[in-house]
Amino acid sequence: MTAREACHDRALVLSLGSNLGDRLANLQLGLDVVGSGAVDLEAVSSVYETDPVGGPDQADYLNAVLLAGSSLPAREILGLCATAEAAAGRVRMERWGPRTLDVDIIVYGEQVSADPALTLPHPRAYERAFVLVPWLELDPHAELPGWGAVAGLLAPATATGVRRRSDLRLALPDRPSKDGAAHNGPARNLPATGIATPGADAPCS
Ligand code: A4P
Ligand code: MG
Repeated sequence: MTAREACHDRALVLSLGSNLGDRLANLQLGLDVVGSGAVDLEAVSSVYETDPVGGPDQADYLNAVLLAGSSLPAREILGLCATAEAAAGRVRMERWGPRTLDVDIIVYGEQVSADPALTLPHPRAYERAFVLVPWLELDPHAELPGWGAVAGLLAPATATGVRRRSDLRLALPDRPSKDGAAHNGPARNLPATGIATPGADAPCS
C-alpha cells in the first residue's frame, strides 16, 4: 500500500504559475505553503517558461505542476492555494493578467464541480499546454476526468510555447523518515497559513 492509499483519499494535481517578480522564488513559495498544510506533496515537474495565454500583453510565465495526495475538503485546498498566492503578494487587477503567483487545482480525485468558485476539473486545463506538458512529464498516463488521456489532449502545435528550463529547479520539502521520527523540513521561513488542517500532524486514521 502506498503512503497516499494509506493516508489520503484523493490524488491532487496543482498548477503553479508566475510572471511577475522573482518568478522561480514565487513558485517555490507556493510549493512550500501548499506543502505546509495537510497536502502530501509527491512530485514536482520541471520548470517551464511559457508564452502567456489570454489576457493583456504580458511577460512570459514560469509554470510547473505538483502531484500530491490529500484528504482535505476541496474548499480547504482552495484556501491553501489562496494563502500561497497572498504570501507571494498577489494583487488581482484583471482577469488573466500578470501575477506573482497563481495556484490552481487541476484535478482532485474524481471530483466534478461546476461551481464557479471551485470548478473541478479546472475548466481550462484541457486546452492549456502550460498545464498539460508538465503534468505529462510527471505522469505519462495522466487522465483528466471528463476528457480522457492527457497525452491525447496535447496537440503538438499547442506545446510550442512551452519550453523546459533545465537550469531552474523546484525543491520538494523534506519528507518524514520511514520510522516517522524525524522531520527535516520544510526549513524555509513559511508564513502562517491560517488554515485549520485537522489531522495534519496526526497519524493516518
Ligand atoms: N476557481 C474556480 N475553480 C478553480 C480551480 N479549480 N482552481 C476560482 C483555482 N481557482 C478556481 O481565479 C479566479 C477564480 O477562480 C477564483 O476566485 C477561484 O475561486 P484567480 O486566480 O483569482 O484569477 P485568474 O487566475 O486570473 O482567473 P482564471 O480564470 O482562473 O485564470 P486561469 O484560467 O487560471 O488563467 N499563461 C501562461 N503561459 N501561464 C499561466 O499560468 N495563467 C493564466 C490564468 C492565464 N494565462 C497564462 C497563465
Ligand atoms: Mg487561479
